[in-house]
Amino acid sequence: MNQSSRSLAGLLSVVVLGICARAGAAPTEYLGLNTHLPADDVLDAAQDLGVAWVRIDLNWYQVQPASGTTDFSAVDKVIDAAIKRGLKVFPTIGYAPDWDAEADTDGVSNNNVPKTGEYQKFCKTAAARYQGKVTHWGLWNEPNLTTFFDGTRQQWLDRVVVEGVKGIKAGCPTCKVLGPELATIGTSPDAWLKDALKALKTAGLMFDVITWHNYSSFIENKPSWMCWDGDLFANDLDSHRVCLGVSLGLSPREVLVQEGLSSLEVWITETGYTAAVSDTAATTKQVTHYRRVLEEQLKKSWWTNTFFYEIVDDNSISDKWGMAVRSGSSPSYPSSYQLKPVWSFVKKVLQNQPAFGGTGTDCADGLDNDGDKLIDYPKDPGCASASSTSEGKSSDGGVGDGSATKADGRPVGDGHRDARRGERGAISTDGVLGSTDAPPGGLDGPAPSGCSCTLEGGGSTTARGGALWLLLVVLSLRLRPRSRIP
Ligand SMILES: [Ca+2]
Ligand SMILES: [Ca+2]
Ligand SMILES: [Ca+2]
Repeated sequence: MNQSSRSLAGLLSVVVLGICARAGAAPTEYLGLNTHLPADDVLDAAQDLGVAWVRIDLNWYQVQPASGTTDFSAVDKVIDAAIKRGLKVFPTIGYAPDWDAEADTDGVSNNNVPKTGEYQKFCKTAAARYQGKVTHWGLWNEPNLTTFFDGTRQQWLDRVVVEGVKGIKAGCPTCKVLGPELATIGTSPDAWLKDALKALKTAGLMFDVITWHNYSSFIENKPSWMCWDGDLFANDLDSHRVCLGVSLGLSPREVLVQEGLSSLEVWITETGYTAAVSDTAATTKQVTHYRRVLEEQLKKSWWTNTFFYEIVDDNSISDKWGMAVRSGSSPSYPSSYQLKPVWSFVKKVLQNQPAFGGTGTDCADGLDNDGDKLIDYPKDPGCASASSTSEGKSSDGGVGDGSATKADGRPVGDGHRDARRGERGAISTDGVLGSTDAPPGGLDGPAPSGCSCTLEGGGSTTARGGALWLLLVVLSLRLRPRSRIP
């Protein structure tokens, strides 16, 4: 080999090594964003942030507004634009057009129960159309909230859960079906989840990935939280709430374990924290929420993807769930965007944390990887430098507990259901019900009176909680020493 060949070889090896170093390890964890039906600039923003996935609305009633009319063009455009940017698309198929559904019973259009066989047919059509482009499909959105499903649990099981899985698999046999997309508030999400799993088992089917939504908060954002204030994030994940010795329902993960389905992967497809861009205290808490979510995801092998709600504030309503504010009549990224602090935080995690495909280390990823409340070099003494690969403890960097039932040792009660529901509107940017829209106000769960008295879920937890507290109040009054003053 002559000198120039050696130089060339050396250069090539440097280039190859450089590419390998930049590429980092294959990710084991993923992040996504709720985007509704995004414009190109919103997809530009998602691409720049570095997330792997976007969740989009595939609203059946918009694609088939009238009998005999089918128009996928708006969805085609979004899916192609996302793929072009290297984003994976997770569409949620929701909401029957009224012409193809049972009678309205609540005065809300497009949340009615699909007629028998119709959701299956539509899911098959959509899955077949996007075969090769879309690999993961979500069935409906928060069906245990009446705003989104104007029917009974049994109707949902029959017409959405079982039919939906059949329809997707018929249209795209290699696709994965995800559900049940329950809100972990409202009517007995644990019972709805359990019934969905049982119905699918009976039909010889199962979800490929389990999804649910979790807006409950963390103790860091609600330090005065008491157990009667409602569920914490952990309680709506894998560790049900216990209040004064009373067990309150089951967490979704506990239901999976109970049903022998602990090996199923879990995605949290909605979580977030509302913060007006000008409110420094709130945007700080928003960062804390995101950080705690990601720290928890890294600890649990069965939880592999999180979709934050949502990429930008919805300007049509007063909520402030976005990671950024987007303005202008024909916005572009980044010139029309005002980024909240959480934007750079998430970017830092994605760029650095190897589990998310980042090329940095635990000691520079913005996360407390070992649970000692100290983050990165130089604050965490486990880090000798910013390039140290570990914050130092045995649980560090754990991309999974590896066990279906392992208790991960974190303190119980690290969250608090916050005011998300009450501040959130029912409609999306385009002024119509979107598959992934959150419910209107007043749905923020059992909170102050919300201790339920059942281990097994089902029934009205709020009612039982109220009864329990009434009993405790009566007992405490009766047991009080009587005044000696006449
Ligand atoms: Ca209705
Ligand atoms: Ca760290
Ligand atoms: Ca630490």
